[in-house]
Amino acid sequence: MVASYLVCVATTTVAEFIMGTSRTATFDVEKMTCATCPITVRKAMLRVDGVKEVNVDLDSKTAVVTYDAELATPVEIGRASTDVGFPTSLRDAE
Ligand SMILES: [Cu+2]
Repeated sequence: MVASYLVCVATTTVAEFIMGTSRTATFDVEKMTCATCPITVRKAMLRVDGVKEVNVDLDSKTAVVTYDAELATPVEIGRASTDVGFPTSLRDAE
């Protein structure tokens, strides 16, 4: 049961999850004022090698990022957003 499930969804992300290098970091994002700001932040963060998933919330002004800790660091991810005009501070990383 478990084995066949793994075969079906054997993506890189799953492999990284099993190997324990997948991490989630939450950032506070400044200066987001309209609906397109989160899109800009998301695109910038996704350009960082190793970033898998980015969810930016305009209301709470946060970005939750899933990334491969072997390829990316929270500092790099936060800087990518800062570089396009939306300064970030790391709230927490697990
Ligand atoms: Cu905007």
